[in-house]
Amino acid sequence: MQVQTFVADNMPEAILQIRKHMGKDAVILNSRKVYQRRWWSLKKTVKYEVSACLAAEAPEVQSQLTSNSRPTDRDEIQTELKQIRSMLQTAIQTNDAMIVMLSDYLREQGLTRELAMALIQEISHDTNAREEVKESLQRRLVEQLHDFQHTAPIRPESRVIAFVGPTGVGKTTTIAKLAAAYVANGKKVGLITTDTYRIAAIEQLKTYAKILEIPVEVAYKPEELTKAMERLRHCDVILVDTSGRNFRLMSYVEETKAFLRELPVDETLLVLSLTMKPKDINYIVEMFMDLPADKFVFTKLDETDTYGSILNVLLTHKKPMSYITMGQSVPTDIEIPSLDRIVNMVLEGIQ
Ligand SMILES: Nc1nc2c(ncn2[C@@H]2O[C@H](COP(=O)(O)OP(=O)(O)O)[C@@H](O)[C@H]2O)c(=O)[nH]1
Ligand SMILES: [Mg+2]
Repeated sequence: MQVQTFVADNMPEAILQIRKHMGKDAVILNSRKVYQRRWWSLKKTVKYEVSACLAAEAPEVQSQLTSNSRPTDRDEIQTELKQIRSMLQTAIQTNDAMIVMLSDYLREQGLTRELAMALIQEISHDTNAREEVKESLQRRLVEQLHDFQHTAPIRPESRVIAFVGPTGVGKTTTIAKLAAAYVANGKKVGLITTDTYRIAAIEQLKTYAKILEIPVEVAYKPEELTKAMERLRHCDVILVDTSGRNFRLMSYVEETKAFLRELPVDETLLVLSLTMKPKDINYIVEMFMDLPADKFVFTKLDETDTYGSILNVLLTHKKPMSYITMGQSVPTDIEIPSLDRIVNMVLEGIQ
């Protein structure tokens, strides 16, 4: 019998390692917590040491029976032990299959490895019913999101609101949707754009402004913003569109910062499209947090069925989401998100 031992940060991770190295026929023989201390640290870390072998090689129950038991007792005990062993093996394998399924599912939804593992570890594994596991995950996620303000639309008292984020995520379209809503509520709205790299971008905003009959100011340099603000002084709300050139360049974020410094910005919304790779989204958020960005807008929910990035961003940065958008239509395709809806969308595929 070939026994292999794996050490991991938590039990689900250990099971995944066993699956990876030994395949799905592996069974767990033993597991224990081990405490490790690095030479430079006083703190001990807990690790899980799990031994496994292939099911076909697992030790036979028979060998554990004592030879001096009476034949009838021996038969009974042997049958009983066989049943227990088979039940245990099924339980371990089903539970471990559940963990693998959950891990694969959450990773496919775009959740970071750390978040997926932490969630799986925290939920109850007393059950193998998918519905119960899903409910347990749902409860845990809602609890975690309730630890901070997870949803917050633009405050009614905010006057200058900036929208930042990479090109093509839907900043201008989102601004148009919100501007239309403000106009419908009788507010005087003004628009400013600092996105002057593409003529089409200016024209796009001007078209929306024309339809809504609201003023729009174009600022090519940060210094031009004071005058633009002066011209919009009669406005109750000013929505500021920014350029979203190469987000990988810190200079771009610096440039956006230079523009926003010239404005009395009340709130900065970072717009993120769910069609972007989760890894890119995490990177962008790190870059823009420095701006700082106060809230998130998630766009293009209609173009994807993976929503894990929303949870990554919220749970990592503990800042609220303001809106979600789910289509190109102005002004309809925008909503203030409901927490339950977001969590359900992420977990919907567990059936
Ligand atoms: N499917 C879909 N398309 C969107 C959504 N929001 C914006 N778009 C489209 O995405 C493209 C880029 O949008 P735009 O507002 O110009 O992005 P910006 O570069 O960030 O200003 C346009 O074709 C929009 O119509 C959305 O929620 N869903
Ligand atoms: Mg734009």
